[in-house]
Amino acid sequence: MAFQAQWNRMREIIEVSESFLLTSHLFPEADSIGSEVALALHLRQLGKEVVIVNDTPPLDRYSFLTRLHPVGSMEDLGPHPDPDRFDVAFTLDVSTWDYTGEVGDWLRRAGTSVVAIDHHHSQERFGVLDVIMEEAASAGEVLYHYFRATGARITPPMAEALYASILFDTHGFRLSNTKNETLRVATELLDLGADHRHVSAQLFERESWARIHLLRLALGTLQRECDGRLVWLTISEDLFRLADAEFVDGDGILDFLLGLHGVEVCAMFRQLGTEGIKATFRSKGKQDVGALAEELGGGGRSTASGALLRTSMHDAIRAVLPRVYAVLGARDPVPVETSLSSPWVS
Ligand SMILES: [Mn+2]
Repeated sequence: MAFQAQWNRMREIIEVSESFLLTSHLFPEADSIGSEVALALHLRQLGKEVVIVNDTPPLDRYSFLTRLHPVGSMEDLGPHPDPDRFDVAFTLDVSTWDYTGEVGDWLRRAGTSVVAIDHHHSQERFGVLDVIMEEAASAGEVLYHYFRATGARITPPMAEALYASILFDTHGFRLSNTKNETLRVATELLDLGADHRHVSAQLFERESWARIHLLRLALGTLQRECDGRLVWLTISEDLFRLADAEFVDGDGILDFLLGLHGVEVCAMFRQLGTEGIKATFRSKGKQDVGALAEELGGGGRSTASGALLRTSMHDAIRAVLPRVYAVLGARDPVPVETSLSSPWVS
């Protein structure tokens, strides 16, 4: 098995360490939180001290995971955390320091040893050990292989957390990252006590009104171009305010649009406070939007990616759309100026 040396190293690191911090990316979702919780439960079985801390607190919708193990934010460590407090930190589901936010900044200042567990393609290596399994559908799937390879006991709550991470990152086993192996792992997790119907309902049937309201407003900005092969939309600060929604409430809109017949690529431009514009891309598989995002200084997979552009909405659209047209091989796109109107924003 190709990863055996890495599993052995990871087990050694865990054995000789006592206290652990687990973290993930900004705006943690079901893969981040599911994999954090599963690893935390494993470490607790071994009698270790574990704290899960992300840059931003988890959304309420993930309470079915956070009730298994608390998930906090940087504030929970207090104003001046002791740099020696943790022997080891695990970063899960995140491939750049940038995307770990304040927690990553603190870990680097503290000089904590880091183990990275991820399934995203990345050039950046940042841990004393980087376990990057690109063929895995989620960080939770990577952990599953670790638990199996080292004979760890996967309890029903751990199985539930890992199953949530896989179900979420494959969007209910619909995306191209759903491999035969993914389904085999998922089946084993069901055998170990995960409840498919329960996890599905928690992940996909708990939309807030703010999210649906935001979707309604965002759809008012929808543009359909390149013979229907491209659709894109914008979410400005005004729309977030009108819907009483937050940045993360825009997550999932592109996955919904990908359901449109004939569409190949979807793009969304979303205001991220004063930081700039988050451009997010989805592809049904023919076009590589991961490479597109990397060109823009971001990252992701070939079918799902994003980049932060530190500029205005208008300039972000003008900079990005021509690249999207190029990815689609479109020769004569509609001039961008004509596409910027929205019935919701004057
Ligand atoms: Mn993931």
